[in-house]
Amino acid sequence: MQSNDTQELYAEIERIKQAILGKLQRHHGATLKDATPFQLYRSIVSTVRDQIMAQLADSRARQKDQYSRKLYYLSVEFLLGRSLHANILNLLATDAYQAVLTELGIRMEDMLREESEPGLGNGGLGRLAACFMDSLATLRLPAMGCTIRYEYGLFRQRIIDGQQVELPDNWLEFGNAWEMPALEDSVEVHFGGRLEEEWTDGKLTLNHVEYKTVMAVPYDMPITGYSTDMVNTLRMWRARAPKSSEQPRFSPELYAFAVEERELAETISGVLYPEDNNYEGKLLRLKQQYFLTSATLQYILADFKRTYGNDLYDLPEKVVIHINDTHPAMAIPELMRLLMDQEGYGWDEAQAIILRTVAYTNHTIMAEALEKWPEEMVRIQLPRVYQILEEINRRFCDRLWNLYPGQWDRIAKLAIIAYNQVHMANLAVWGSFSVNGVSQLHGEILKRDTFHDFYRIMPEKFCAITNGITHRRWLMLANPLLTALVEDAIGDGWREEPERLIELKRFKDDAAFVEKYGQIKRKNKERLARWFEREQGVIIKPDFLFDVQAKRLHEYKRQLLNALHIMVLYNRIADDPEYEITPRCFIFSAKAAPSYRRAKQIIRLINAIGAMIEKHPRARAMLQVVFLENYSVSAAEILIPATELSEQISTATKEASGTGNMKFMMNGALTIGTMDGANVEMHDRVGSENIYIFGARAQEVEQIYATQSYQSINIFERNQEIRKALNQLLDRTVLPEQGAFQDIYHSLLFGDYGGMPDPFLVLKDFGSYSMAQQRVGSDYKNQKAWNKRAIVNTAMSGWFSSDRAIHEYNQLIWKLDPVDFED
Ligand code: 26Q
Repeated sequence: MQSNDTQELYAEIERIKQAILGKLQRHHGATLKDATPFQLYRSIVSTVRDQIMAQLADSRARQKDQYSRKLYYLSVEFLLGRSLHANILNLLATDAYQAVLTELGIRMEDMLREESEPGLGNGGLGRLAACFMDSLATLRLPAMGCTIRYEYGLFRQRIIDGQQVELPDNWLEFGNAWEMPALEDSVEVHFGGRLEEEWTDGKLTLNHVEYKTVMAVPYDMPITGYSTDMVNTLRMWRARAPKSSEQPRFSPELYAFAVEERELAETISGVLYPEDNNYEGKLLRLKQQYFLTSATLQYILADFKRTYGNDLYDLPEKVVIHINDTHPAMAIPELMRLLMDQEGYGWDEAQAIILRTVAYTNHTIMAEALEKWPEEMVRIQLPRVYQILEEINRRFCDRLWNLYPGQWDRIAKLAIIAYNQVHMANLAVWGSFSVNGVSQLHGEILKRDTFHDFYRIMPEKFCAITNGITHRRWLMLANPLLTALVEDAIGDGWREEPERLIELKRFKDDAAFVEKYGQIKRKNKERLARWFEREQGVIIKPDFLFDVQAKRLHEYKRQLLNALHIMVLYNRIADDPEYEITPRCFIFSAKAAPSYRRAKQIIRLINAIGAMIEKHPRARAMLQVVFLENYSVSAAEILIPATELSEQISTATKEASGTGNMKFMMNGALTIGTMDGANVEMHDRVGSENIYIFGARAQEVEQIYATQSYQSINIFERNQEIRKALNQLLDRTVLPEQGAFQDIYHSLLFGDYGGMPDPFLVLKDFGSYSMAQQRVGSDYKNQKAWNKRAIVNTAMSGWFSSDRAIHEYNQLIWKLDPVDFED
């Protein structure tokens, strides 16, 4: 048996080696000796890809044969991270490729780094979509992810003189080795123009004329699953000018029109909007959303008809369309349009079909993130879609009027169009058969608050499914040392049944295991330290406690709470020569939306605090603040395994779920966090002894917002340490430039125009945060006890695998059958 396996492995190694060398020669005209790293990388990818493409063909054929019901997951963001390592892992070929590369004298790590990361997302929402794709394929569920192939992904961040600077992310510069254009599936998407009514035999037809055409060209990336033959597709639409725009034009008007048409095509898939959890009513953004939606729906219908014929009544049996937040919610009127105008269905028939086909996930309750498009913008850009929206709204409001006669306010809150705005969340709830929140708390808030009025009239639509993360990328790929240790202890059943990580729990009382677990954390800290030195020329000390807050910069996430606490620690050290703390390295990593001025000031403050500490020898000996530039999936893969304390400190109710929290937990960080989002469920699972919970609970926060009863100035006046730190935001303590942080100071004490002071309750929660941090510091001194608690966190993290989340989505919403690969 053993020798058979070994023989097979040798044969496999030889096959891979020959394949790579062959590609080097045929694709690059190179031999091993003179190949560049990039040529080697491309040859490796090409070899891996051949294997995946064979599986893709087979997966597609089986789905056709089995008439599989299929999920289309529409999202304006997919934050995939690099693919090479993940694909090799999924093919169970890690050892084989490792052996080949060793034989060829190439370092695997160097090859992985050659791949440029597709940064097609901002943060949580985009990364969730990527984790879901991994689990869908692994569970053999038929799904296509659909998104935009942005020419430029999220900006690259550099910190220059302590401040964020944005650089373009030209991720396609050297091509994308994983994608394949599917030119034959190109479709037209139409913008602008006007509607002409045409009566023939007493029947009205509408003609959309004088529109601008954009070609949507799909590029497909294969999505592999772990240890399965199933391969799904991520379809990325690219906007191109239509061929017709190259025709000769005989009038200046027509020429100008053609030029504008080209311009539109060149901008639509140009760049990902860098705002996260914040809505700005930008015209181009609306066009992007419609572009994705219309192209995808045309494809869905064409694909359905190829398999099942022209009768679309059965569409809801065979297709489920999931919209990731409201960004693709135009799918609802667009599907109505296609069914009526192109397929000839009547209104009621079309409506009945869509109401059984679309499902919606909400990711935020923050008012500033809810999309509301100006009615005029929609009318001008999408005249036919607008007309359908109006009719949906008219009928819906009629129904509401019967339910709530005279209650204008209530009706306006539910309406799809009100006060000259198209309310996308209301559209999404109206048009979906399922509406879900992303943690249990978030689901409850949707029902009792955000969508309360909808919940009263259509309660059956609402559910909550707690987010998850793929343990393949976030444990097996990012933390090979811990993976090996876990395997030693409990075998490898957890790879396919991640909840079996719970079997690790008993090892917390195994002294040898605890010791090894601690050594691995230490190695991962050293790996991060080397990374910091190489990438940023920064020296960090692995002896310090690594305390990490890594996520988008947003006021609700309260990086400012963390920063102010560090200022207080600094002041204690500076003011009292006897004062000592457990040495700590605070690591921040966060991108701020380029237009979000206060967020950028917070980045500046963090860096200034770091520099201030460096100048103080005694402070420096126990405190360090560093900023990891350009947070990305690849950076997270290095940072998270090295983390000992994970900061999940959002104002309760604001973080719908969080997913970083789960990744840190899985890698054995303890969490300091509020009872917000999925933190609540992490707490439920590990128990109070294994997590540091602090701060106002959701109920209290809601009450404060309802009664406006909180005055931050009182805390400022009573608490000497807070007062001192805030005053230092104004004087020259942290920066030579006076008043650099005045805006932050002002927002904490006086609020923005019309709003309450300190709306995210930074000062309110400061005391309990500071006490929790104090406990962290003293608990950390007992390394053994600390590591035991870290082990409990890893052990209980299996439930947070996206495999569990996808299983729940499938049971509650999608109802897909796994593709059968027998025979
Ligand atoms: C919308 C309109 C115009 C421009 C930008 C946007 C936009 C872009 C990105 C709005 C929201 C986002 C991203 C939201 C997001 O990432 N939300 C996070 O989703 C995670 C996955 O469910 C949760 O874990 C986080 O709690 C939530 O903040």
